[in-house]
Amino acid sequence: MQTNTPHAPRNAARRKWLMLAGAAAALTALSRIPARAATPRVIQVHAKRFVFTPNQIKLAPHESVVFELTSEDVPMGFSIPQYGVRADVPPGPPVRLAAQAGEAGNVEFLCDIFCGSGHETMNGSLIVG
Ligand SMILES: [Cu+2]
Repeated sequence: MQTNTPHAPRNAARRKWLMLAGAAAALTALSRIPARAATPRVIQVHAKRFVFTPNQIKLAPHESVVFELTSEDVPMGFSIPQYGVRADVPPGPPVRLAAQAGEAGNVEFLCDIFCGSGHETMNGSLIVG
């Protein structure tokens, strides 16, 4: 009959494995943090019939940003179809929308909630480069 408790060696091995798994997970998480600043830049965009201000916004390729969106008059939408992100922007407190730029080039953003005659031309450009 064994003198050791039968579970002790198995538990020690399990603890060691868990520590290794934890270290590996931590390293994997660290490697996913981009070299760029950890805090995304906040870009304020104001909407009123039928204009976004600013309507030209420069972004670095792959830059993470947060758009802080406000509407002056009526419910608007802020959509960047190419990046697959959008937000409703009712009049009132700012709405935040996270987005990440892609490769260099020009990308359109637009109002995607009908806000009156002039809505069709309510748009702007992200200038990524
Ligand atoms: Cu609109």
